[in-house]
Amino acid sequence: MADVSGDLSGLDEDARILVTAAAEFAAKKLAPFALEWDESKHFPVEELRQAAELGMGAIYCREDAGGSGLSRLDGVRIFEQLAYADPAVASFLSIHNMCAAMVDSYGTEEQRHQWLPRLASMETVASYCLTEPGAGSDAAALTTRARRDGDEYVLTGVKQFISGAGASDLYVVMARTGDTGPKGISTFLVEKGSAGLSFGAQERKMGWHAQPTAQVIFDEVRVPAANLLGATEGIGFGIAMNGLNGGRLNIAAASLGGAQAANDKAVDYVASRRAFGGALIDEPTIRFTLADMATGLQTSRLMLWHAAAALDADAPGKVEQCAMAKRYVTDTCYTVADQALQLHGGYGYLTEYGVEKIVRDLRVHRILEGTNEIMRVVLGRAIAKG
Ligand code: FAD
Ligand code: 2MC
Repeated sequence: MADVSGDLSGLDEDARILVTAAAEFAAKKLAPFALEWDESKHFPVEELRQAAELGMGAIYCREDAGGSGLSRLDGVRIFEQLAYADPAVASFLSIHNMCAAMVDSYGTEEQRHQWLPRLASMETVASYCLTEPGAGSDAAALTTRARRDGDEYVLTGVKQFISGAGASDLYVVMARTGDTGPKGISTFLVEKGSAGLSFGAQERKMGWHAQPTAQVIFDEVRVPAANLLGATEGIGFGIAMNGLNGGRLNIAAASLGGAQAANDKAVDYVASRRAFGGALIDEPTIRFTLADMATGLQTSRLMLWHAAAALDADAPGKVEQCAMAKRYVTDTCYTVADQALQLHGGYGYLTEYGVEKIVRDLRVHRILEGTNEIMRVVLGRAIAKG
């Protein structure tokens, strides 16, 4: 179990049970297979469904439609535990939860009850489709088009880098129904198997091997008008961005869990590795490194919890708090994981020690769900606005 410094104390009974269950589940069902899945590029949908049976498919969705009714703070603690075993798998579950939360927050009552029970059980696995080949950081420039035709919308365009593409059952798609800019964007629920929906080749990538990444291609894909999320055109950019606020926290939590695991491996390693007549852990400079790593983990955890509490409270600065935490935690935890690799010497570079996988998995957290430069753009704008 990740070292959460005894801080399960702030949780109520339900949340404590779920966080403990997440840690036990991760240790038993994910950790033993993480290296194997990384190597074989296996997407463990069966294990994700088992996590969902424990309440992790729709963590902070309302209970009346099958959600677990927990808070964002509970959520980041759960994702830290899962990522301690496998950051790539935890991150996919985070994306699925982001999609479920978007349906819960913005869906009509009919949409909530139609989709959420299946999302909560992960009978329906969901992917989030915002990025396009020509619109990444500048997401409001997206060009995928949704044209109304009677009781249907017809979607045409290409989404790039979609996690879960091809494997997921439901695609939450941001598409343009109106003019250029953020106000012309709407959100649609598109089911796998829809005519005209296809997927690009699986991307070959540095990490996140336990989940697929590919283009999602829409060629005149018809969806019922009832699949317009929130039943209102033009609110899709807000839906996408509000989804990402929580997503950014969970990706940071996945960095934290991964870095904590790498840290713990490094502490064990330098305690047993002998050089120059003693254990490496007795070298003062190695202790200084361990002290800095522990400090990085703890500052990350505190910042993350603070931002999660701001999101739970719907605090006025929540967007900036989420951006600040995402930027700081994913950068800091990447450094901690890299330091852990360095402390293993040449062995850290070998797959079997499990640290190089963590470094590879955590690298992309500084790029996706809004690059860390975009997180600075968000903060910088708020600071300049005063
Ligand atoms: P660009 O936007 O082209 O940026 C290039 C560089 O310029 C970056 O360093 C960026 O920070 C910098 N930059 C851009 N604008 C500014 C600015 N104004 N100021 C300073 N610097 C700037 N997207 C989804 O929608 N769904 C997914 O499931 C998903 N999964 C992903 C999985 C993986 C493995 C990867 C790699 C990406 C995934 N993405 C997904 C896409 C991801 O969110 C984008 O890659 C990311 O938002 C950056 O967009 P871009 O790659 O087009 O880079
Ligand atoms: N939360 C809530 N609302 C937000 C928001 C946020 N995080 N960010 C922007 N908005 C609102 C903003 O308040 C404004 O609303 P209104 O019109 O009511 O004033 C509206 O959205 C438009 O915002 P901007 O005027 O700031 O739009 P602009 O185009 O200048 O910049 C930017 C938006 C850069 C912040 C946004 O495009 C962005 O976050 N880009 C990064 C894209 C991204 O994160 N992609 C991740 C893809 S998913 C992924 O990687 C996965 C692995 C799943």
